[in-house]
Amino acid sequence: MSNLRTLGEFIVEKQNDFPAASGELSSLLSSISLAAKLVNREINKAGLVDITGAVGAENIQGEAQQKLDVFANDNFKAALEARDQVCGIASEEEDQAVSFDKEQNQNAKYVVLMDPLDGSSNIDVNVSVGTIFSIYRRISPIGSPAQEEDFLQPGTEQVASGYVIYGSSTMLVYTTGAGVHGFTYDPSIGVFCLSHENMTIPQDGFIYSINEGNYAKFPLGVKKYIKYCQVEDTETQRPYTSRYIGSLVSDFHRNLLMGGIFLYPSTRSYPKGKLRLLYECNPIAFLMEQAGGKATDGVQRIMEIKPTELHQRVPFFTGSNSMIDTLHEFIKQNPDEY
Ligand code: AHM
Ligand code: MG
Repeated sequence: MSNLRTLGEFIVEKQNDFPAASGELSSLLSSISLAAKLVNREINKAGLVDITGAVGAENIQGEAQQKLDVFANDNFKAALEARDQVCGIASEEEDQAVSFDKEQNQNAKYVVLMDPLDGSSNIDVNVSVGTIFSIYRRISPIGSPAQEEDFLQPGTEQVASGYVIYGSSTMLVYTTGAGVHGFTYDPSIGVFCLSHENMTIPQDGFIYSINEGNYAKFPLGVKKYIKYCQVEDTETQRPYTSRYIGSLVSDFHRNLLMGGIFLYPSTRSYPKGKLRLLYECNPIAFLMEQAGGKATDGVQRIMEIKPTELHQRVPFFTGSNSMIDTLHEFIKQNPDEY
């Protein structure tokens, strides 16, 4: 008990390391943790009440929205609007970016981009899902509505990013560019407690995570890399273990703790891959780099890509340094081939 530190305490403690910090970012993070608790409560009872299942509407990607997607989106949006630290949000579940109307919000300096409930199709089968968020300083003038340019910034401009994993236990993991820190939710006291300070990914790993059902459609370099992962070689401890949950936050969280590589390449049918640059790839890339690993589209750093549209997709590879380096060799030797 003596070492117990809550998320709130930890954020304030870290904020004191930056003399110029005014507490706005701390307040913003605490609104995210509040919404996460509400979403956690609903997810935990998803099997008990008739809350799962499509709500009818489709999101901009043409996927059926689940009721909990809507619930999560509404709660995160409301929590962020209420604290007056954010002038607008963009969400995987909203067609357009949202600028908050209130004067206090328009005077705020941050925007948040989020995937409020990633992997939501997994809820019906009781598999872990997550919330992913990304925070930027606005570019448009303070005191005006948020503009599209505020949301279309490269990932290198992120002030903070993180995720909540609603799993066998619920955790919030975030970075502000000074390491990656994880907090486990204690439902009995309703508090996120510091459980993983300064998380780092092993430089090498032995797990690869990919939807191998799409194998025939992958680029040749990725196909060859997968075969490399499967070949027996005692020196490099191959074959590697294949683990794929199909819920990005869960697959990422496991690989972060254990070492590994996550791959969502382009396919012949989806030349840009499936995952979204702004809501999924950039925040995860910031965490991964802060944890000592890499995140790329197979060629360049994810965070250096200049976004052109809100719901943009990119091929996504992230994980232990040496595994990403090896993957890049295979991609370089087999460019643009399927
Ligand atoms: P979603 O945002 O619609 O939930 O989709 C994203 C999810 C990720 O969590 C996961 O990595 C990926 O989709 C799995 O896709 P697939 O089923 O094609 O393997
Ligand atoms: Mg998603």
